[in-house]
Amino acid sequence: MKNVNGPRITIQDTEQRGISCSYSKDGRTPGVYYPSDPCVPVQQRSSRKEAWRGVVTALHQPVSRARSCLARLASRVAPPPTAATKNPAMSGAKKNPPAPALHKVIMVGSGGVGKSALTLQFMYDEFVEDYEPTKADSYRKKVVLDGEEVQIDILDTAGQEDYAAIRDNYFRSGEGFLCVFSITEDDSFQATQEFREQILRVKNDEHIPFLLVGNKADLTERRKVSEDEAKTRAGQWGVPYVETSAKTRANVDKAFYDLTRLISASKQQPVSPPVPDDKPIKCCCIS
Ligand SMILES: Nc1nc2c(ncn2[C@@H]2O[C@H](COP(=O)(O)OP(=O)(O)OP(=O)(O)O)[C@@H](O)[C@H]2O)c(=O)[nH]1
Ligand SMILES: [Mg+2]
Repeated sequence: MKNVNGPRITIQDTEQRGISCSYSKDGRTPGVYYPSDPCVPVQQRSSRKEAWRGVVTALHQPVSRARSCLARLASRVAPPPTAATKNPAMSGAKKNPPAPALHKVIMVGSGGVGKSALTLQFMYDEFVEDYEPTKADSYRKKVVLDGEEVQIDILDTAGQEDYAAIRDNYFRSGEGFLCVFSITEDDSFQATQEFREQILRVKNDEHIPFLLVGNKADLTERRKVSEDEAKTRAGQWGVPYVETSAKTRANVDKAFYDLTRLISASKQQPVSPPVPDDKPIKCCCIS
């Protein structure tokens, strides 16, 4: 038979019989094949009907493969919820562990006292010698504290007076404060009083987690603020005092961890119910 169709291809059917076919003549129906002269040895030649069957079988294979693939996928999809899967307690299955608690720490203090140096030392174990005034930088670190995984969010604020106006906004978001001064600079120690007052005003909470930090403790020969003086002030405020060195890393972890513990403890305290007004109710009689 004369092949009047397009390019010829050969497909083997399931019994390994070769079937020659070609694309549709007009080329407008790609994928539909018309069997033409079988191109197999004469003794294996099958009838036209068998050739058709072979083509159908060959074309059917991808479809059946797709079907079995879908069936396999379906078997992996979770079965519809049962009473046990709806309530894991019934099946004894474990729930996903809760996300680690997030505690928000704010670094405050005068310019150049070492807020950024402390933060970078805590975050990356690095001491930065250069002084580059900060506008505001935020960091997050996941740590295991007292056996529990927690995340510490740190907002390193600007100590420079130029940014004083925007401090209120930053302080509002804080859950705890590291109030830093440099032991080599009395002005920075005096400024801690203003920072404390501003924080109490914005947070409206006398018991806000707060740590007074005397930094640059490595510069002993340049000390201007004595440890006793700083401890006295911390005592008046009812907050802990810690001396740190961002350069030697002394007490850096302690400062962040102690404050995080205070924040965590403050969150666990039950919210006290409103205090009943114990004044006697005044009655007036209108006659
Ligand atoms: N020797 C010594 N130098 C320190 C220490 N901490 C910070 N410095 C240096 O003090 C300078 C100022 O440090 P910063 O961390 O940038 O100060 P800051 O408080 O972030 O300043 P602002 O961003 O302007 O508020 C830098 O040159 C630091 O290297 C410290 O513990 N010891
Ligand atoms: Mg800074």
